[in-house]
Order: sequence, then structure tokens, then C-alpha cells
Amino acid sequence: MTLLKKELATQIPLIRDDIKALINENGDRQISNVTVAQAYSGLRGIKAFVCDTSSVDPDKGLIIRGIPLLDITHILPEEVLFLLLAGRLPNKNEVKDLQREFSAHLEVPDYVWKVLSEFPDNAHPMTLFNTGIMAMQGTSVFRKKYDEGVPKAEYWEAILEDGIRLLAKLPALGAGIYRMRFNKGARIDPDPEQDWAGNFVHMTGISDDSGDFHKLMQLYFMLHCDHEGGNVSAFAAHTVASALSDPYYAVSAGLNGLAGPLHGLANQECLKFVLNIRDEFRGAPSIDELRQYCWNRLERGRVIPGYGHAVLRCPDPRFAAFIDFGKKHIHDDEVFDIVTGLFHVVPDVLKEQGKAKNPWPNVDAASGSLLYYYGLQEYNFYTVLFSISRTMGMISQMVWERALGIPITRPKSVTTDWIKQTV
Ligand code: CMX
Repeated sequence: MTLLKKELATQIPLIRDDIKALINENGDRQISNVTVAQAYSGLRGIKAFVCDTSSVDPDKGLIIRGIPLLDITHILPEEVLFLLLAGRLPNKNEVKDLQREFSAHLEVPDYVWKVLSEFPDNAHPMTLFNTGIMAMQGTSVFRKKYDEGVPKAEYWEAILEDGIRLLAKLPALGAGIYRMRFNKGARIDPDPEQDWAGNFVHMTGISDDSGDFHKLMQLYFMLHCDHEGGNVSAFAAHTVASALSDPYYAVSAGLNGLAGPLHGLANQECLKFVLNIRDEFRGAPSIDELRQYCWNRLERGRVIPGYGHAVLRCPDPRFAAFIDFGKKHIHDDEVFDIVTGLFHVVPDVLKEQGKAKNPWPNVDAASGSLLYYYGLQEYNFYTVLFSISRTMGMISQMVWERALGIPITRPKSVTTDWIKQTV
């Protein structure tokens, strides 16, 4: 048994009792109302279910298990996974133990590569990535144990086992797809001595003499790990997992949502937007030119990618962390200069336009410019990176949902006639 599993096995009975008591004492207390407008607005703002791995404060951004994101930008993705699941940071021994567990499951089976090699050249990397995950569904420990009749109280253990095995393989799956899809040559074998992010960098084959690309990927995979439970990918994964579909089905459902341009695909859209600006102006334009460019885009009815958010009402701390990294490591780079220039103009443009409730940058506004600088320039690959990281949040939420016996998701929809009669 891994140290992480031991920790969860200690915590779960206590938290089950705590929540049982909470429901017994306060189960009929109201925590949210729903207006007619909300019923037609993507359930925005309705407090209707629980996610303890992280929360998003509109004015502060992501808080992971009570810790504001900007306080822990130095930690490894492996440490943040432990934090999401166990609610506390791991010690050195616990990190090593988790890394050892990952190292035992690094290899993506050969049949996955055979399936992926049949795709046409224009297949989107997210399609390949999700197909790779689905192709491995037959290896699910949860599926096998469920078929054998494992008791409900033990579901979480099999979900955790699936989650660790799947997460261990994602850097190899992502890097292999990168090399296959962008003709970079044969796949590079994983190195069991590397950390999770380092292994990804190693397997892409992108040279990293300074070690700064490795540092960026540690930060990248850490920052994208989770964003509470109601975003499209987390909610889709939560819903599918609630039917007791195994984590391969549930994670790929979530990632199919992440592949939408209003969600995770915005990072690809954002760099495309920035490169178009660079090409049109043959370099970084002036602030006035940038402002006009943004107005032209809005007037054509298009969104400014990387800006706005359904919950946040402040500059995203994940954006701040990336800009901070860029300012430390990147000098005289026109792509990064355009990104910082956009931060000067877009919020005012969006405020003046008066539509977006949040005029500030989100996580996707800066990440692409950093990846581009270090040589990962094929921007339609970027959502795969987001996916590798976000799977940590989806798995952590699933482990706890099964540990707490959360039942199948089934909110009640109503008809327009019902609303008219009711109001
Ligand atoms: N540029 C232009 N218009 C924007 C905008 C932006 N960046 N953000 C919001 N708006 C518009 C909306 O399209 C909407 O217009 P309509 O009334 O014409 O439909 C209006 O402002 C109100 O939208 P909102 O309530 O502020 O935003 P939503 O909660 O509906 O949507 C989001 C949130 C993120 C989808 C939206 O801000 C957006 O499209 N942003 C650009 C895409 C993006 O960066 N997505 C990544 C989000 C982070 C992530 O999940 O990865």
C-alpha cells in the first residue's frame, strides 16, 4: 500500500462520519436559490454540489485545500496531487513514494500506438490523446473489481489505483503523440529516474540545456491541476463517474469538454491570436495598434481568447504566476511582449465594450507564449498539456466522491411551460 493510500485510508472513515453528522444535523438547511435567469444560463452560480479538493474565490482565484495558489507555485505536480487528495502537503518520503508508484506504470501499451497510428494526419492532438485513454479502458482496476463485486466502501481504492496508473502514463502518451503528430521521429522511452514533468520534457525530445523548460513544465502541470468542481471538464467527469463508469471513461469525458474553445482549447486559440498579431505587424505592435486590433476582433463578433471567466472577477493568479516566470526567464521576446502588451489593453477594451463580466486574463492568456519560447511551438498541442495536468484534479475529485458514496448525478430539468406556470 502506498503512503498516499494509507493516509486516505486513515482520513476517509473520519470524514465519512463528519459528513454524516453534518447531514443529520443540517440536512434540510438551504444553501442556494435558483432564479429563472439562472435556469437559462448554464447553471451559473448555483451552489448545488460539493468539491473539497479546491475552490475558486471570484476575487482571489484558485485555493487548493485552503492554500492560495500563489503560496505554492514552487511545489512539484506530484506534491499538488498529494495535496488535492490528502488535504495536506506531503513530506519528502511521501513524494518519493508517489514518484516510485508512477515509475512502475510509465509505459503506454503498444496497442495504443497502433490505434493512434491509424488516424489521419489532420487529427487533432486532443482526439488522439482521448482515444489513447479510451483504448486503455480495458485495463481498469475499478471495472474488474466492480465486476467481482467489491463492496461500495472500497470503490475509492480501485479508483485511486486506476488514477495513479493513468496519471503515470499521461506524460508518455502526450509526448508520444507530440512526436507522432508533428513528425519529430521515433518515440523516446520514459526514464524512471525523472520526475513527472521532467519525464515529459525528456520524451518530447525538445532540448533543454538550461533546465528552464523543465522548470516551466513543473509549474505548468502544477498550475493547471484543478479548478473546483463546476467547470465543464470537472463537472462532465464527475457526472460520468457518478454512473460508476470507470476513470478512463470519466476522464476522457471531462477532457472532451476541455477540448472546447471556451474552456481548455482557449490556450491554443490564444497563442494563435498572438502569432497572428506578430505576423500582421511583423513584430510587437504599439499599444495603440494592439488596442485597435482587439476592437476589430470584437467588432467581428469574436471573443478575445484568454480573457474573461465564468467565476473569476480578478486577474487569474495562474496568469500572474506565468507572467512572473516569463519576466524572470525571458528577455527580448516579441511573442511574450505581445502577451504583456495585451494585458495592458484588453481589460480596458472589454470594460468599455461592457459585455464580459470579467475583463481580466485567465490561465490561458500567457502559457502559450512561454511554451513557444522553449521550442514547443505547435499550438494545437497545448490542450494536451492542460489535460495531463487537469487529470489530477478529476481523479482526486472522483476518489473522494466514491469514498463518500456520492450517488448518481441527476438534477431535475423543467420545461419552459412549467417555468411560466410557476412564476
Ligand atoms: N472576449 C469577448 N467577449 C467576451 C469575453 C472575451 N474574452 N468574455 C466574455 N465575453 C462576452 C460573452 O461572449 C458574452 O457575450 P454575449 O452576451 O454576446 O453572449 C458576455 O461577454 C457575457 O459573458 P460572461 O458572463 O462574462 O462570460 P461567461 O461566463 O458566459 O463565459 C468564458 C466565460 C470564459 C467562456 C468567456 O469569458 C470567454 O468566452 N472567454 C474567452 C475564451 C477563454 O479564454 N476561455 C478560457 C477560460 C478558462 C478555461 O476554462 O480554460
